[in-house]
Amino acid sequence: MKDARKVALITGVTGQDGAYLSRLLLDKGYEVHGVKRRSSSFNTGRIEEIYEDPHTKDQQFYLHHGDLTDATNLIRIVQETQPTEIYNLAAQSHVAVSFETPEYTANADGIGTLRLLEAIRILGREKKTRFYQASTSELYGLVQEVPQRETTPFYPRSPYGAAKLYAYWITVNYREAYGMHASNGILFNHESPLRGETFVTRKVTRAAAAISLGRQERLYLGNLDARRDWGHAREYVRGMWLMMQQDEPDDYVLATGETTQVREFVRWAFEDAGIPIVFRGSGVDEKGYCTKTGRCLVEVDPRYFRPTEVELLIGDPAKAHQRLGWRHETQVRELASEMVAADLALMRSASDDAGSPVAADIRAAG
Ligand code: NDP
Ligand code: GDR
Repeated sequence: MKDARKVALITGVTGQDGAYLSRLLLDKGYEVHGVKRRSSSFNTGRIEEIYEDPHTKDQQFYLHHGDLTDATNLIRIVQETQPTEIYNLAAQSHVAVSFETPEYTANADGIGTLRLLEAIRILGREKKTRFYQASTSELYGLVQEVPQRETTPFYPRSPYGAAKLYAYWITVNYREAYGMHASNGILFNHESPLRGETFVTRKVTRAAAAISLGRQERLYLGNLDARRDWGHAREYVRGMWLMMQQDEPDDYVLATGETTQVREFVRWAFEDAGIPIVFRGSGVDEKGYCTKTGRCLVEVDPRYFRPTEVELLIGDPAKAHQRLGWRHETQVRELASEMVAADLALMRSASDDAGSPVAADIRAAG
C-alpha cells in the first residue's frame, strides 16, 4: 500500500534537476527535503526562490546538510524525514572532471547510490520508500545501436559512466532482491537556464551573451563534432515523478529522439545573440568560427578533448511515451534561444542581484 503522505527526499537538490524537481513536487503538495553539501561559498542560488524562512508556518521545504560519501549521515536523514519517495540526483556529474577524479566519482556516484539503498533497507523502509536513480545516456557510451533504448547494451566511456553503471545495476538488484520500488531514469542530456556553467550548452550560451555585450573576447571549446540528444530539464523532472507514480518499478529512457552536433548548437547561440558566425579554415589553418568581417570568436582547444569520447547519443523514448504518457515539448532550437535570452538578461542585471543568495544561505545555516 502506498503511504498517503507525500514526503520527498532529494539528493542533489542544489543542482539543475534538484531545483526543477523541488518546484514540481512542492506544486503537487509534497513536503520536500533536500540534501545539501556544506560549501565555503553559497550553493543554494538555484533554490533560493523556494527556500522560505524556516521560521515561517506552513513550511514545506527543508534542507539538510549531507553528502553521498557519508553513510551514517544518510541513514540519519532518511530516519528523520521518513520519505515516501527518494530522488537520488546527487553526483559528481561532469564527465570530463571524472577523468581527473575517478575514485571520488566512483565513491559519490556509484557507492553513494548503494549507501542510500542500504539506508532504506537498514531502516526497514523497503516497502515504504520508493527510489529514483538518476541514470544516464552516458551508460551507452560507445555506439552499439541507434537510437538507444532500454534494451541497448551499455558500454560506458568514462569513470563517470562506469560509476553510473554500478549505480544502475545496484538499483536493479535491490528491486529484484528486496522487492523495492526502485527505478532508473536513463535520461539523455537535458539543459536549461539553470544548467551548470561548465557543461557545453551553458558554456556556449553564456559566452555568446558575454561576447555580444563586449565582456568576453573568445570562446574555447573541445570536440565540436559530438552529437547529443538535448531536451529541457523542466520536462525531464516530470518524467522522474511519473516513474515514481507507477504501480510497478521499471527503467525508462527519457529523450527527444533528435540529435544535434555541438557545432550546430554553437552557431544557433551566436545567431540568437545577434552575431552570425561561420566556420573558417581546416587542418593547421583552422580558424574556428568567425564573423563575416573576419573576427574569430570560437576556437578549438584540445585541452577540452576527453581521453575517450561519446560521439553520438540519440534516444528512443517510446516506452516512456506508452507507459508514462511522457513526451518532451521543447525543441532543441527553442532551448538554445531560451538559454541565450536568459544569459543575456542575467548579464545585463548582474550588478542588481548580488545580495539575494546570501540571505538564503544565512537562513540555511540556521
Ligand atoms: P548538477 O551537477 O547540476 O547537480 C549535481 C548535484 O549533486 C548538486 O546539488 C551537487 O551539489 C550534488 N552533489 C555532488 N556531489 C555530491 C556528494 N558527494 N554528496 C551530495 N551531493 C553531491 O547535475 P544535474 O542536476 O544536471 O543532474 C542531476 C543528476 O542526473 C546527476 O546525478 C547527473 O549525473 C544525472 N544526469 C544528468 C543529466 C543531465 O543532462 N543534466 C542526464 C542524465 C543524468 P553542489 O551544488 O554542492 O555541487
Ligand atoms: P556530457 O555533457 O558529457 O554529455 O554529460 P557536456 O555538456 O559536458 O558535453 C557534451 C559534449 O560537448 C563536448 N564539448 C564540450 N563539453 C564541455 N563540457 N566543455 C567544452 O568546452 C566542450 N567542447 C565540446 C563534449 O566533449 C561532449 O561530447 C552531461 C552531464 O550532464 C552528465 O552528468 C549526464 O549524465 C550526461 O550529460 C547525459
